[in-house]
Amino acid sequence: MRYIDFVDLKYRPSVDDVICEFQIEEAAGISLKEAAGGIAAESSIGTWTQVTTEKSYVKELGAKVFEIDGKRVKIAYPIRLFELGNLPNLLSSVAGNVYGLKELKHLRLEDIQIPSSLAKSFRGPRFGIEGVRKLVKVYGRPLLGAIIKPKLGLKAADHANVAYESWVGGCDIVKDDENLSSQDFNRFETRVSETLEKRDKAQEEVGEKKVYLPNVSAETEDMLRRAEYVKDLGGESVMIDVITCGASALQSLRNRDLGLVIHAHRAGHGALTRVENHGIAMKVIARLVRMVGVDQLHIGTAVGKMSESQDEVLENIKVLKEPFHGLKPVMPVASGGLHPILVPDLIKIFDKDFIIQAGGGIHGHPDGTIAGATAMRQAIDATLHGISLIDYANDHVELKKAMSIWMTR
Ligand code: RUB
Ligand code: CA
Repeated sequence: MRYIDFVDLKYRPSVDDVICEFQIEEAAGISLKEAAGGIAAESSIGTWTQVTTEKSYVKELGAKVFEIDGKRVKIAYPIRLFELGNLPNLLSSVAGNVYGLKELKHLRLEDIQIPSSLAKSFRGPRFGIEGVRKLVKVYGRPLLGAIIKPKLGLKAADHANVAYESWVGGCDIVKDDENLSSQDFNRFETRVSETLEKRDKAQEEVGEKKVYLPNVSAETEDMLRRAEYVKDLGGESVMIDVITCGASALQSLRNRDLGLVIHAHRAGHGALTRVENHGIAMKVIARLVRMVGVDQLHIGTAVGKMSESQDEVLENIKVLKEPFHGLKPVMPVASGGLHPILVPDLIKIFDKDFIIQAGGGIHGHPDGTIAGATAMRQAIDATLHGISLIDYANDHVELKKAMSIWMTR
């Protein structure tokens, strides 16, 4: 079959098809149809020339370009092209070789629709929004998380102390940063045991449930061993860098089914998501990692230090929460450049079911981590009571000080 033979604008997709929406920029001298057909061919059964080995029964597995709207192209893939429960396989098809085809100048996977039988072949979130809330025992307000800073360099004991202060100040959750693993200055096992001890101490003193998210990102066997270690020591959650660890490692972690909340950091996503006419849209990544089974996912802030627009963030939220073949909704995480002054806008955008996470916006408070976490909680309380931060700050000194230094950020 030639590339053009993969275009069938009369085709109506079946409920069992995987449907991908691509934005295409064809290379000079190539028609859009030819370029679109190239994607359908290379991501299913075809190649650059006709082959003598193609049997008649192979043809029915061909993907079909069934809609072309400007530069937007929709392709339907018969479900039998994919092994159930195998995310690397799905990605190697619909987001694989096609990015290198010379018929295309740029290519972006904008959206993906997954049929029920494929979605259900993955585990999906074990906890989801409801499970996370049940664990933390906090309802009716966003959860507050701290990222330990400096992101690298602190010794395990100092790391554990910063975590303790974050919890005592009012954070529900404390997490490692994405590039902290088990470096010589801060070994994973020491950090986890010392930080969980501090978690217990903070819990006892404050009388609130506290959660620690150690970063288990590593070679897959090491990662699983570390997750088991967290479980053995009474941890309830782990964090994984889903992009750098990859689809296979993420599935391994979820499929081990340790009963741990899985928090997904997306370090590196910008290489895939950020260029407007190339790569993979964040909402596609969000849908796929929900399908595998993360419970919490970073999806941008719209108001912080990262580049995503509010519209993109809202789309990501929708993908995490909308009905999806019975899989639980995922808790969105807003993180990156956040501080108390941004809290009212965040709650307007995200509503109440999300995690507000801050590193610099907590540990950068002039009076230290406890005051920084307190100021964030005050900003949340003020917003939920409909009181302006300026008014609330009059008799909340931590918030007042935070506002005085971050007013221009
Ligand atoms: C934020 C931080 C996170 C970013 C990642 O620190 O360390 O890694 O949220 O970005 P700070 P994203 O609060 O000091 O800015 O959440 O967009 O994936
Ligand atoms: Ca970080």
